[in-house]
Amino acid sequence: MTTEIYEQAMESIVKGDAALAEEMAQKGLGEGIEPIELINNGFIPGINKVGELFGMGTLFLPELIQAATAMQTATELINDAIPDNEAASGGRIIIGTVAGDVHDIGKTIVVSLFKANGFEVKDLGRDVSVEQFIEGADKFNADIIGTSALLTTTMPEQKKLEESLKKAGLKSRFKTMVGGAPVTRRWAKRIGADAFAENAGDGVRLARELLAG
Ligand code: B12
Repeated sequence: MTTEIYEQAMESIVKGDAALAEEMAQKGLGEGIEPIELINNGFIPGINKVGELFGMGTLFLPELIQAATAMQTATELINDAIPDNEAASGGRIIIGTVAGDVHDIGKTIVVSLFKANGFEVKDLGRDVSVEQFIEGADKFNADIIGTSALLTTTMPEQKKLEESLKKAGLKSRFKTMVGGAPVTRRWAKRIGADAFAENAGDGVRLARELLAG
């Protein structure tokens, strides 16, 4: 039954069928599947498939937008089902998608999982400039600045953030964590970011490690 839900969830995204995506999200949650498992095993494989087809030129922008809308419908519903853990403060993280980039589905999942794990989170949204990240981190008194970049053309913003933090003498005050589909551990190392997270769960684990020193 669970496998069937995962398969249909994937299919709903590939087809760009928001109604089916909503139905599968509700069905999965109703059956007691862990929200993050439902996203990771059902919906993410679907949107990754769409990305692949778009990259190959088999699928075009209108279909990409339709698939993204279906993905947003499902993830919003599932994100709402991830309860915030307001009791403990695991630390403070400010997070956003970098300037020039509007991809925010992954970033929003990361925000939900951090909140569920007792972090205080400030979500700056998408298309966030380096200046906004630094100002926001200062005001929020963040421990960690997390950035998401989905385009190879916007990844340099993550490098710019490291350079600006160094220039302002703030590199030791804030830890930095980078993510997004084209981002790699190697990139993180090259630009001097403190951590790279492959997915939301990894992000929470690594943030705890960073804060433990
Ligand atoms: C959905 C989508 C869109 C949607 C975005 C809707 C939205 N609100 O987000 C729309 C239709 C708007 C879109 C637009 C475009 N897109 Co697009 N899009 C995608 C697609 C298919 C999926 C992205 C996604 O949501 N993935 C699912 C989430 C859950 O995964 P994720 O974002 O990677 O996040 C996870 C991890 O990476 C990690 N993570 C991410 N960020 C962070 C941050 C931190 C701090 C941490 C800890 C972890 C973490 O945790 C997340 C959860 O596990 C990708 C393909 C792909 N495989 O990535 C293309 C893709 C990224 N898009 C692409 C392109 C080209 C575009 C456009 C330029 C198309 C165009 N011609 O207009 C525009 C650019 C707009 C812009 N300026 O940003 C290319 C990029 C190619 C490149 N080399 O850079 C891709 C790779 C498709 C392809 N194969 O060609 N896109």
